[in-house]
Amino acid sequence: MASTFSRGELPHFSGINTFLKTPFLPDVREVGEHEVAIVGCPLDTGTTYRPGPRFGPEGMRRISGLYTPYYYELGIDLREQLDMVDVGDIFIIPANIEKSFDQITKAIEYIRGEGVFPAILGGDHSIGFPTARGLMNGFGKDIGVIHFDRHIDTQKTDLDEKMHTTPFYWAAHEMHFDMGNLVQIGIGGWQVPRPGVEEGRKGGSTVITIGDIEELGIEEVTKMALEVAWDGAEGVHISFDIDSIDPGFCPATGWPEPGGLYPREALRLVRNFARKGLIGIEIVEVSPPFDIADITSLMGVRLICEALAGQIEAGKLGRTRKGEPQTEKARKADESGSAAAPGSPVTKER
Ligand SMILES: [Mn+2]
Repeated sequence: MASTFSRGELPHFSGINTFLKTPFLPDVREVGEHEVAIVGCPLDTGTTYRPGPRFGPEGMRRISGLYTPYYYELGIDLREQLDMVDVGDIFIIPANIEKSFDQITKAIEYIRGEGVFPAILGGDHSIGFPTARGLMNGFGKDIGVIHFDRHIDTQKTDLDEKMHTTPFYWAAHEMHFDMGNLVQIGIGGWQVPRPGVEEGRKGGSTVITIGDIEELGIEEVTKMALEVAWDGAEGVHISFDIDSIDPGFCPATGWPEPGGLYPREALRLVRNFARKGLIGIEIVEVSPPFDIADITSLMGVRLICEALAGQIEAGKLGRTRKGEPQTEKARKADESGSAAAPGSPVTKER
């Protein structure tokens, strides 16, 4: 087991970490051969209080090194059942947010357009506009968005600009995304800007508060949210602001607001939504400079793992435990005997 130089999974404290030590794909033009792409989006010039989420991708990748690919409760092994690569980060230009937005849209549009599931490591929530734009362009059909947050993020401008408080206004107003397909979970407290509330109501977004979750329970909320997000849409994306989870569990974020979700509620909801299939997920507002023992980054990692596991469990991604393909891409990989097929040298190397 031990070799002179550390390669692969072990030891967990060692190595140059990609997400879950999944293979790094240097040539992004090959991304279409794979099913899932981890992509970092280190932009935080949209923050209006504490900056720091530009270090989110790095923080999440680093602490992801402590995970194995195996999920005990579901009996899923990501390395065996999913062809996933890490394509590194999108090139962000901090001095120019619009130029950065264009970079992000181009990158996500390309990945999604190749039929690949993007798992996006943010970044502050301003990226929610260019990622939605990229997903819509790449997917080419109507989408719904399930948005986890303590904040409403539907105001037109903040400090006169597009910031991390405005993504869903712009996603809805500039693109083909209907705010009626926007479900906003966890909104509440004393940091919800009234102009955003007004725009959200005007556009017809559906807000599910923490109180609603307490009253209705996770399964009922799952049903309600899926109905709204999927109504007339052909794909659904999860935009997960880590501040939707109580700051007692996820302190490292730009605008902490007490009274949020419990981690197990968030994990369960994401897994439930994933079972119906997703076209993308992003984890935003993880701010490692404010983290304690990596707990916030760790939750970001875990949420992505949950989204992948839920989709594999429901046959929407990857392979069965026996290695049988569950998707068109996996079937094609088997037929062509490509690098992604199980038992090929590339797979074995992982
Ligand atoms: Mn927020």
